[in-house]
Amino acid sequence: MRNRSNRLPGRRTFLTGAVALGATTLLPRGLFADTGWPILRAAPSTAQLAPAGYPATSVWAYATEGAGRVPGPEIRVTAGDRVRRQLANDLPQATAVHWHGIRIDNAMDGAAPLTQAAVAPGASFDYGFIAPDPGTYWYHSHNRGQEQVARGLAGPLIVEDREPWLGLPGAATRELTLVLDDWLLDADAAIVEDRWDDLHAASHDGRMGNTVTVNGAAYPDLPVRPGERLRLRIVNTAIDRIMLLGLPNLSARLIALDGHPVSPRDVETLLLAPAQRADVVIDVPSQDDGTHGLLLDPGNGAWVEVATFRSDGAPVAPGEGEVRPLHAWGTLAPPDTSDPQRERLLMEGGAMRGIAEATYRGERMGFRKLASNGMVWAFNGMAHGMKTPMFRAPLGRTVHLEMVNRSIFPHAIHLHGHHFTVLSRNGAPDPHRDVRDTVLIGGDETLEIAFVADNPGQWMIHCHMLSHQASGMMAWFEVA
Ligand SMILES: [Cu+2]
Repeated sequence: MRNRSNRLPGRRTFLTGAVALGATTLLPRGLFADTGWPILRAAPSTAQLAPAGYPATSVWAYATEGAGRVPGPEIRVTAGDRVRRQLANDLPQATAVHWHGIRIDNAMDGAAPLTQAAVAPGASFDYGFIAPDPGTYWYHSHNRGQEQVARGLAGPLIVEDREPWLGLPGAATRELTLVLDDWLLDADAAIVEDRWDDLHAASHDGRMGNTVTVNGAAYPDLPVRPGERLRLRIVNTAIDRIMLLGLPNLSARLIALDGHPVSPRDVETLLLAPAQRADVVIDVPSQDDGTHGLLLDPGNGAWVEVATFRSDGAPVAPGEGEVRPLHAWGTLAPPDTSDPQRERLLMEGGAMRGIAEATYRGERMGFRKLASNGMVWAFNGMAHGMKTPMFRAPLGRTVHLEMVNRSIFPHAIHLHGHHFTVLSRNGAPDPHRDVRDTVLIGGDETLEIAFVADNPGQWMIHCHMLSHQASGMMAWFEVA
């Protein structure tokens, strides 16, 4: 299974002459804003993404102090506590920060231009919000995401439970956050910069990279102890790559999806769409051969070891028995599906099928004109339908949303401000009824989800394959 020497297959592009980042020279900012809030600075930086021997890569990155790094600094709070950060934009573009999966106050959602104007270069914005639910989340740019997230503007946001779980019988004794990302690098390990709005990629699976990193490094070693029971908080921050992961010989059991607990279940493989998270418990064997891989299938069945758990040191008392479930949230109203408000989301477009016509910026257009405007996808006949809401729901009402994918490509549909229950897939009831904020829907699939519209405001609903989002798969709904 080990295949470390091969980089992920993918097209390598050779850039002639580096593209200047265009950042103006700015005085360094302090660590704290005038408000006393910690700074979250977005700025050009460098990172050693590619393996040793390759040059460092110019990225855009978040920093609280010092130079920005990828992923951005881990923000860690306890459920019910307030997150406070002053975004300081030292980028050459306007930006905004979205706190993905947090059931947040609408004004703090960072969903430019719907919930705030994007923050201009040199300007700042104060984000302060309660993080109500424990779990694994992340934050990322929500302006020109297909470029800004691809350049590195993403980081983990961990909300700890008020009641400790780590260390209890059957629970893990330690946890690791693993942020997985996908980069399109040239032969000098520079980010390929001339294809941010590549319609060919956007009408297929999106902008696929050729280098997968774990916590910002290619093929890192992750030290573990023999016998150790670990909680892995795995986040897929890639713009477009759906990651099929394997953790062989580690007795992997899933305990949470998108932050929300699930009844622990064995998992052979994990399928993580962009923006999705999985919390997994692993048991490092006591009688260990030294290493175990975190494997990724780049799409051709040839598993690549993207990180290596290196077992070392004295054995610890092995994790025993059934994995202890996480504490239930207790904060999420269950959907009342007896008489819900029924809505439908029809996805059309992309290569092979296309869209005959759709409305873009109030104008009905044929396929060619849509494409000339950068649009190759539509939700309910609207490409980038931002003029009016897809639907309105009264506060507290259960919404039943049928999502129909008429394209041959998978999509990762994300609802802002809410978690939803997956009811069925292609008519068959979902055996787990998982609660998520982002769900993967396969080509020609139909999914039914339901949620209580209990968070007032204007909330984006979009494909989290950011090349698809940028080329039409974007809308919003209103709760009032
Ligand atoms: Cu999509």
